[in-house]
Amino acid sequence: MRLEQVTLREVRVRLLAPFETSFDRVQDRRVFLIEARVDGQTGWGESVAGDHPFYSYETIDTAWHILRNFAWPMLKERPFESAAEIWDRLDRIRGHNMAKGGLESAIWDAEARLKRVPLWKLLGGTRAELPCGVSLSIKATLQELEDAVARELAAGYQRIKIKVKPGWDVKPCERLRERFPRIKLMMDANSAYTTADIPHLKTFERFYLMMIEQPLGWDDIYGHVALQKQTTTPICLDECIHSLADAEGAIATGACKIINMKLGRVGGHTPSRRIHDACQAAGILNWCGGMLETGIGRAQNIALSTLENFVLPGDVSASRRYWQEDIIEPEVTVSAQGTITPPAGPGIGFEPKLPLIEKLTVRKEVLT
Ligand code: OSB
Ligand code: MG
Repeated sequence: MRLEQVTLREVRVRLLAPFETSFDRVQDRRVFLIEARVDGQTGWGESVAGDHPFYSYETIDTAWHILRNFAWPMLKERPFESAAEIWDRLDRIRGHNMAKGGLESAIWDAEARLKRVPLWKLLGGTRAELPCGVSLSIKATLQELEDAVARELAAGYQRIKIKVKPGWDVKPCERLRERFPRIKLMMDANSAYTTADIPHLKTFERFYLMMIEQPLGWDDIYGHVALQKQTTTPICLDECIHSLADAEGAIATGACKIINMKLGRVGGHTPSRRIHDACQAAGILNWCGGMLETGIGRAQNIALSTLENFVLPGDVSASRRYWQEDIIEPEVTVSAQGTITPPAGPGIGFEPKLPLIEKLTVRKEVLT
């Protein structure tokens, strides 16, 4: 196979409601879509790099720069047997996983479409039904949060993740445990605490959370070792895990019991698979995280979530929770039991709505 052309595209989309985390509040999103043409077949990927370097150091502009000036020249005109080789071919570029992941996943989609198989099958996925959870924004009031949780549970979602920060952590858990004592509940701090907060974080044991996601520094695996030693609540790492080496280090040191997998954070399907296999061998559970993706990234996440060790409900939820109109058809839907069925069609199994995407495009560059 040969990568013939890459199209970089920035689209502007508006979330149905603002999404607030410990590091940001967002409603209008700049989204980076990547089309890879392989042997005449176009595949689609989404780089989850955003507006600002507040989740990771990457932004849409750094990712654009890396793809245009480094990744594309490394890949163009050099034949390959399978998308599985792309990650290692980009090895000389250190980091910039969101850039790499957007392109690598688009090439996987193109290969699956060329072979007329669903991407999830090409990746070796085995799960026929994916359990889904939701990630809930920090809200203005406890009542608003409680109502949102009631709504998501009524829709069938199997687990509730709340975004927390110092000052919005204990009370939300108290309120939700009073009203919903039996649900699968977890919280995600996006690195809002420090090791000085370990005694505070330990008090959350009384809420018997499924896990606490990324409480400490984005680059502080060692801090999480200290925390996990001192609390019975399982720690899940998100921001800390960028590579197989990070995952192996976290596993060996006991920094976590669970790893959230994100295609963008680790750089695509090949590194995800390697980290998945290391986790599986060590008894560390996985689930698929989300980054407020449009349908393209959502569909890529669905394919990833079919791997065997993705046993916990993920953050991949229905399109209509985020978008008035998603940019793929059909939209991603979730059953009344809170599950997604991986699509039967070739590639990511959803078709990009090109006219809509063109209308939303504010910047486009074709690399040939
Ligand atoms: O930490 O998982 C996170 C959104 C943006 C940045 C980081 C995170 C999130 C989410 C949203 O939790 C999950 C989703 O896409 O539904
Ligand atoms: Mg997270």
